[in-house]
Amino acid sequence: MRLKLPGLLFWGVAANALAASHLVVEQAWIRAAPPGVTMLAGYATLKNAGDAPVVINGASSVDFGDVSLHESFSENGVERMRPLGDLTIAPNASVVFAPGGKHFMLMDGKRELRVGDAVKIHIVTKSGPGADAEFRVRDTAP
Ligand SMILES: [Cu+2]
Repeated sequence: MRLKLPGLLFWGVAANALAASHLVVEQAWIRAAPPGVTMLAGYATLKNAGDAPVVINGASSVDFGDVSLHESFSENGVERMRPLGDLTIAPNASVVFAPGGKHFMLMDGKRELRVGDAVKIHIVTKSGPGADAEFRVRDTAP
């Protein structure tokens, strides 16, 4: 199956200029890691509650030197990951970041995080204000 991607993207950019984006972040959590580990992964469900496509293209947090969007994949039985690139979410659609798939790669941790701690992560969108979400440190998914 072939998608006419350039056309879709152009339409998305044009529509975004006219309508307000509204990104909702739900069930946001960070997997707890042993002390000393400064590279963590965050997960959440990102929902586009607006009436125009939302393009997510980055994230940041004061608690980490670098936050990026990653995707895990399996290659010859080895678990790898790669940058996600721009992520477009259609109106009323959701994208799930979960273990084994998409995740927020949290590098260069600035403080010790324990189960129950909250971390604020700003999600950057190509147009609009993006979203601020509170991720909770947990042992397992909410
Ligand atoms: Cu990663």
